Amino acid sequence: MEEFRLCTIEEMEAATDRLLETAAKVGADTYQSRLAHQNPHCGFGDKGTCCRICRMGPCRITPKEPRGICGCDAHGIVGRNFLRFTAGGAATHSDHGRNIVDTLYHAEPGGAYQVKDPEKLIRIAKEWGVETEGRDIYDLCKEVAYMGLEEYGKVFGTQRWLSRAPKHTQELWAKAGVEPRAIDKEISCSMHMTHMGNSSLAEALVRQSFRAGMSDGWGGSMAGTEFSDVLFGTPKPVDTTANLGVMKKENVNIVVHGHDPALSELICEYCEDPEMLELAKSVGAEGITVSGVCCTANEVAMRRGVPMVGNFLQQENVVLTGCCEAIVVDVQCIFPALGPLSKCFHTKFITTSPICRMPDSDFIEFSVEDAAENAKNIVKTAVLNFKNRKPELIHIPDLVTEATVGYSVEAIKKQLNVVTNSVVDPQDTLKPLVDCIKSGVVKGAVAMVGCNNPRVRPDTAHIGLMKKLIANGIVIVASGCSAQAAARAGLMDKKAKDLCNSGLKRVCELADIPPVLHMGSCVDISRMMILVSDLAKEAGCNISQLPVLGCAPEWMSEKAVSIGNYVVATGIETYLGVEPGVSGSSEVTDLLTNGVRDWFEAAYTVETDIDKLGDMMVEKIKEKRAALGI
Ligand code: BF8
Ligand code: SF4
Repeated sequence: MEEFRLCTIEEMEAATDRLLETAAKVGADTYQSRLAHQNPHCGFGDKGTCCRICRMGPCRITPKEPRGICGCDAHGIVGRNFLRFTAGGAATHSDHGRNIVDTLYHAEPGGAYQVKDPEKLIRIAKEWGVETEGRDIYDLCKEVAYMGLEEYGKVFGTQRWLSRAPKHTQELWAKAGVEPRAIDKEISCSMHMTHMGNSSLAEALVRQSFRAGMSDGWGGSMAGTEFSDVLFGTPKPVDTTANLGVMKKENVNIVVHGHDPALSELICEYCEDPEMLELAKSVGAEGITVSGVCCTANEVAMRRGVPMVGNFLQQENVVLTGCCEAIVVDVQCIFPALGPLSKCFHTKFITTSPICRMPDSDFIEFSVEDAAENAKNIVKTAVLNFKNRKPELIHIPDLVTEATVGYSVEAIKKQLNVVTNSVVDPQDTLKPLVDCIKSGVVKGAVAMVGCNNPRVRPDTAHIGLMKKLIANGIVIVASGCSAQAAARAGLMDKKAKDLCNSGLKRVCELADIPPVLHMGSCVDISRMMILVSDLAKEAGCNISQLPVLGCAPEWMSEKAVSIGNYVVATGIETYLGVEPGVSGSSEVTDLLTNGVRDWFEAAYTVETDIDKLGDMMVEKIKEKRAALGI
């Protein structure tokens, strides 16, 4: 039997280099060339010590000039910048979540959007105290969706999902004063606090940063995940493929990019429509291939097995293949560069959301009411563009890996229950996983999440850390661009069990899982919060005692900081491979890496030496196991 081998970073980089030759040929610039002109970055921005929230400034803090014109010191400025950064991320995830709940509100039998997982809807309705007996499912759907929308602006009280956490965690949140109220309130309160002449006390600013993050993870993101499952189905394991080679030269290639499955789900559906396939044949293509970039890729891979062509820093590469008929985007993490770049090729760059308007794009507004028509129109535009390819620019790198994805909490419970026979109700328990951790066949778990960032050689940190961790018997749950890095390397191939230590390898064999479990997009990190909550309840300990860690080694976005904050606030030690831009304040730095441990029993660790970061995580897992006496 042929020995299993990962796709190497060098192979991926060689593929990129070949595509960059095409970029040079057509005179297009790419992030690599723009990066060269942006280095070195501004030192003040990098440390967080530039304030431009009022027009007396901008003010910059130096040892010689320790205060801005209003008298604000470095701690206040860095704290305010950190809070605004978090609020940006929380707003972004939560607005995505709101769009999903709004789409759910408009679901109707026979319509473009329908309830695909009525069981999950009923479960949520019961959790929220809604009468479900004898109700029409769409009637129930309207009521629950309305309640979901109210969470954004509720007048009193805190977020409903908080009650899913263990009692102890809820008590910590109450004591620390970070229980999120209405989601929109936390965002606007953060903006208010950071207006000129408001908070300049580091502790208050950091505390609100965690509260804003909580409104995301235990509010808006959780709504996004839970209601996406109701609308489009709760993911279960499905086989797919990853990397640039999933694009097919002989087919029309439509790439979906962004975050909101309300768009990509319908695009995928129309690509299977006989009328569209017929149209594709009539223009000389053999069929239609849809593939995904960024979190949209995760959404449609998890539910439909749609191939994942690339993560964040691969988005320009997709166009550079010369075979992309349309790159269809909704919101977030979309390079404005795609506009001018697509103009060098035949590619249509189709924007669809009023939230994300960009120059040099074709704007086809996607609305819930006309979703079916919009989706059809987009697919048709792409198909008709096939004949405009420039043959001399065509090159698809020959890189494809296999992956099994779709590990929602529900799916993980089901799958891991195969390992032991100690289960009464396989739907309802994490006991087998707890048993595996206790006995040491699984040493612990790390949630690998987040972006790419050219500050780190792309994907090396994700892949390197995952390899190290699974070799040490630590199972990985992954989401976002980290998950795609894993898939592109081959770490989500079940055969990757060969790279694990003997204990984890055995578990992978018995449970028939890869060692890196794809839990979805970045809003799906809320799934991980539910997983650790259930795990702690099952194990009878606190979340902070579990040998479970979080890690974002290549993060770049505001969303990532919002996520980091709610992960830490949930009691999970979180490891960053990129500095969070707060080094200009010893007070803020100390709070984030140490002080908040008094509130949440967890904090951040920042280490840009990725090898060291991995060793620290392995050590921490050992430490946590020892403390539990296992
Ligand atoms: O929300 S991991 S680059 S795609 S921000 Fe963006 Fe980062 Fe990717 Fe998804 Ni998440
Ligand atoms: Fe300068 Fe203060 Fe205005 Fe900030 S708020 S720009 S530190 S004067």
